[in-house]
Amino acid sequence: MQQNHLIEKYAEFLPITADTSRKSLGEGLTPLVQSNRLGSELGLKSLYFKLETLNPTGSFKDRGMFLAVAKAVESGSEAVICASTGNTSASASAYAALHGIKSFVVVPSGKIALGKLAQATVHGATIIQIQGSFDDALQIVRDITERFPVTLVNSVNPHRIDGQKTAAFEIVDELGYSPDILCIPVGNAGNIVAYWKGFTEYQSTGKASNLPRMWGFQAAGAAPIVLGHSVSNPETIATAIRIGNPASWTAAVNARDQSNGQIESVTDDEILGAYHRLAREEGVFCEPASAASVAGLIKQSQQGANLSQLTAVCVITGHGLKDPDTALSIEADRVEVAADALLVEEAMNLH
Ligand code: AN7
Repeated sequence: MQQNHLIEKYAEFLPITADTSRKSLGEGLTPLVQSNRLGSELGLKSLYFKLETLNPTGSFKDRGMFLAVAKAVESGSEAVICASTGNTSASASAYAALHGIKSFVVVPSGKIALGKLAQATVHGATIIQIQGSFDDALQIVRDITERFPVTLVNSVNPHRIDGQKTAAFEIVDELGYSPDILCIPVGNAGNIVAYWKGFTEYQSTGKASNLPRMWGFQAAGAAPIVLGHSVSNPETIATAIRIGNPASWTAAVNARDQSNGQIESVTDDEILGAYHRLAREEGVFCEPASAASVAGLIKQSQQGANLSQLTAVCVITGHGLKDPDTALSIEADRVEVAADALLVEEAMNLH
């Protein structure tokens, strides 16, 4: 019998029946690693990174997608569809392949990181690239799923949120308490809602005594929640969170307010600065959207937030390998020489 570790561990918090498939790609149970330098530089008591990059398709989406696709199959569905900035499409197509059903992904043309398009391609999704934004794509798939028997697996599907909340459980299980601050990038705003749901469910069942403050960060060019109005032409290097009208807007604002938290913006330069530091000082290679959580924490510290005595967790949502174009565009110590030891020694500055 196939084992699904998230179901084994957290069944009482998940909508599982005897008929729910236990098929798994090994999602969840990701490492919580301690910061090497950044935490002490910011004056925190402790800083951890929740490495959601280590999920099977390289992002946190797998935690919700295993459940959304299993429930779709349980209800008799033979196809799933999503709008996506990339990671949802990679995950949906992988789990559809696992279950032997069809996947359709609708994405903004030219705005998906290369690795994510490669994933949807190799898993056999039907990829529909629209000349429009993620927000246009989400509107279209919502409309189609009202009229055709295809299951919507964006985070408006409650099973996605229920699966994703398990990350909050893991953090509390590992630390023994909720962190003081949970830093997270915000795009369509499902994940911040999922974490808050996880922390509050753990508290109300006595598995956690405290709750974190939720600190969400949007990219400055795609910051509708911060601005208080939707953004019709969102733009950011962090293509995963290039979203102008988040589906879980109201629930995200509730999570922010109930937790005494905040949702703020970070510029592309701040995102790339954090991306670079994570890679060079911590050994953590994430995609730009994920670096927004760390950029936000750094910015709050620079703006005078007193972080001493606090424990923070930054959620590292997606792997850097997904976006090789951004990785290769940063300044590097890289030369090409003929196959000659002397020339290699010169390039190493050994002489
Ligand atoms: C790496 O794949 O929306 O606020 O369509 O890929 O829950 O949307 C991705 C979002 C953060 C934001 N980090 O999470 C999609 C999509 C990464 C992401 C987010 C996304 P939400």
